[in-house]
Amino acid sequence: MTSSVPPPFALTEEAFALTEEERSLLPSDPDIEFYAEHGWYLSKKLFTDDEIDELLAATERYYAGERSRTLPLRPPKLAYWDPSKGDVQRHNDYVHYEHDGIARLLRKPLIGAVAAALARSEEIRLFQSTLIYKPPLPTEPSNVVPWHFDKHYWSTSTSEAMLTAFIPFHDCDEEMGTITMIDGSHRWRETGRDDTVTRHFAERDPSDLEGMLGRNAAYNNADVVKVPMIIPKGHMSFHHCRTYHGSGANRSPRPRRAISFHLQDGENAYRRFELSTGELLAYNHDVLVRPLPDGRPDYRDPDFCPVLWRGRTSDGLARRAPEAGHVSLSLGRGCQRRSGR
Ligand SMILES: O=C(O)CCC(=O)C(=O)O
Ligand SMILES: [Fe+2]
Repeated sequence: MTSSVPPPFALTEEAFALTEEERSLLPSDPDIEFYAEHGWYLSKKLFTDDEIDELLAATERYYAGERSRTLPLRPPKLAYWDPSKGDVQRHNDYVHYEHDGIARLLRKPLIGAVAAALARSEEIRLFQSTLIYKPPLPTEPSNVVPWHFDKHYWSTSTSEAMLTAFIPFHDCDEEMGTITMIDGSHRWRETGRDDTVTRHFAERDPSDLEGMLGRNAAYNNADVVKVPMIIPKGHMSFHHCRTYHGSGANRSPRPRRAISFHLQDGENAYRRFELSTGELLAYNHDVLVRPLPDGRPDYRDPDFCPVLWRGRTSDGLARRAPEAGHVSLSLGRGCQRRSGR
């Protein structure tokens, strides 16, 4: 297929309605407070078994080479496994752009609505979707994901409320090397930051990252509390963009398959971010998305960053906004935005 087929991302406002059953799957006010306190949240069952099976089948077709369109160019830091790379951990970015079968499932409004509730935002847009596969090789070094937090890669984003849904395609536990959160670490102040933090964890020395976690915990007088996410099929974990996380080897006899679904709140936009050399940091989007009138990359480009959810969620009704941006989000008792975030 060619890159000339436009992605089918135009959505009507009706697309953001939830059924009554779906509304019962939104996080409760205590869940939202838990997320604000701990920096992670294990969701209810947001995908049916059939939907997950469809997602798995669609990703198998993706791995076999099926594409609805291809990226118009390959940005320098693109993760893009292909069979020539062999049996290492696979990462493939922009699967929502390149494969409509995957995109259709990922764009289920309920997922965006859960993210909106957690981020206390009226709008959630897709930021990135990365398909991940950990082969069942207990000693494969590339399977280990060193401690990091995602905001480091997103320094060109203004938002401090971005978040990620980690969506496994099966029950996922410690034996499989499930994602593991450092509890409450999104509230830590950072020490020892340098330009290297903006580089992807796969390009960094894992022992540096272990040390960085320890130094940051000590700086905050905090303990490192590791919480492995035990995720039943159809459920997913959400983490705040400043929550440290990582994952271990896949010691099971089955591949660990998942999508990291990175999400931006409505207000997020591009900002210039200079490295210590004076060089401008670039995210992969910056050479792909359309420019704003002033030339900055538009992180609202509907082809790459489609709206996944727009509307209220905090009253548990998840009503769509009659007009985008005109419905104020009512925060329940105890749901004030955490200061400094
Ligand atoms: O694959 C993993 O275990 C971690 C993925 C990750 O870093 C993320 O979802 O942000
Ligand atoms: Fe991450």
